[in-house]
Amino acid sequence: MNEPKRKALLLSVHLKSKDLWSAEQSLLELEALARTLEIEVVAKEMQSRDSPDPRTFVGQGKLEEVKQIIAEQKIDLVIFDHDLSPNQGKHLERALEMMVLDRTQLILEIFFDHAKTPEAKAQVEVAQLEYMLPRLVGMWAHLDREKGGIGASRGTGEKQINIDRTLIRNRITKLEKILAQAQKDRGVQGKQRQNCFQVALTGYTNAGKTTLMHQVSELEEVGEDKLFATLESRTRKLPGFSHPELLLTDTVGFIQNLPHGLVASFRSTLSVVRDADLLLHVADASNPNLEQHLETTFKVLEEIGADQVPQLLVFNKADLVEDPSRLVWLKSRYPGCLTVSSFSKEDLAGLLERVKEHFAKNYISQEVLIPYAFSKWVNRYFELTEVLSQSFEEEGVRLSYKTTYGNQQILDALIRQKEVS
Ligand SMILES: Nc1nc2c(ncn2[C@@H]2O[C@H](COP(=O)(O)OP(=O)(O)OP(=O)(O)O)[C@@H](O)[C@H]2O)c(=O)[nH]1
Ligand SMILES: [Mg+2]
Repeated sequence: MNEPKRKALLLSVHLKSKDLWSAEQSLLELEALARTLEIEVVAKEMQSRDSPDPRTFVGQGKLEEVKQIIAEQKIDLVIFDHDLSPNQGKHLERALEMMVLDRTQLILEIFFDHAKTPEAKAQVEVAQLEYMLPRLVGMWAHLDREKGGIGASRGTGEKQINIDRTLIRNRITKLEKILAQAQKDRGVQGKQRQNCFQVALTGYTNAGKTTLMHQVSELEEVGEDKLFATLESRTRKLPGFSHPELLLTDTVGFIQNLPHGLVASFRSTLSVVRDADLLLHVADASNPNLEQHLETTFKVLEEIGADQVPQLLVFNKADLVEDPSRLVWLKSRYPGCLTVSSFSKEDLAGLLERVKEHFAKNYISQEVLIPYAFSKWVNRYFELTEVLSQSFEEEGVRLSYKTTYGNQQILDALIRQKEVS
């Protein structure tokens, strides 16, 4: 039997120094985040203020209003569209007599739900534990209240908090060791892939990265209309590329105000983005918040040290854009960008063509004559180059081929070896 959906009230503060539209968009995004966790959003409330209330973020009047809605609509969860300090969280839970989640906690819950591999699970757990550490006091207060304070003297609570802190720190240390090992293993894999070009899909959550990857590599699987559907990176070979092969990797999406701890703990997963030869920065062309999504992605890429990797901006979901002049505007605003729909074969062929063009400058065409005494080298040339023609002459095998500068260096070293010996 399905569990009944949790019913939530979303609460937001519009700071008067900032624009109202952004606050409204952020609240809509919070709703999508809640939906991703199968939470039913029953009510949305926003209050305009000059500055947040230091104790409860919203003002007293709003709190009373919210309390009434909670009672009338049988709400079991309040979600705040801001990050709350440990104290604010505590005061709010006390005032509303109800569980209060902030934006970061909601995102962490989604990440926790979607983490499948041991590495992704460990990364999310580290972020959750670090978020929890300063909030332990509040949690104990909550527990004491539920038990009516009976049997839990003040000293016991404090002792418990210290024990918990030590346990949490030990657990974080253990998880970090697991993550370091995973990163080391990935390093080994990375070395084995030296003969490939790495292309990574990156961008805001729900932009269509996973869909694009599956459509391009002609797989049946499709993306999900959920935020943070993908947490671990998956890699596929791109069709039509050989010597070297081109590997396409799908990665975790970004979001505005991505919890800082989360970015840090996903650093190792995101190393595929940092080490890529080319980034396909995918954005949802039909989203009214497109520019803010781009900005967020640029910022996170900078944070993880990937802002120097060449980037091809891919505006996806062009089929959902009703006004064709928007696509024209995007092309002039972002020169060199592409507008595509993941579901158009023609668009995807165009995308692959652009990727090919990008790497073309890394290729050289060469010819070599391999003496028969060294014919075992021929295999090596077939491994490392795209052989265009082969002819058997009197002195040896003549190959004409296309390869990358990197692979040519390996072949040059082979020839030097022969000259030395
Ligand atoms: N109409 C239309 N829908 C698309 C297109 N590309 C993706 N979608 C839909 O957009 C939703 C999100 O797609 P995903 O591929 O999961 O997005 P993502 O970027 O991988 O998202 P995260 O993994 O959460 O970062 C899905 O419902 C897709 O079917 C497109 O070109 N056109
Ligand atoms: Mg995805």
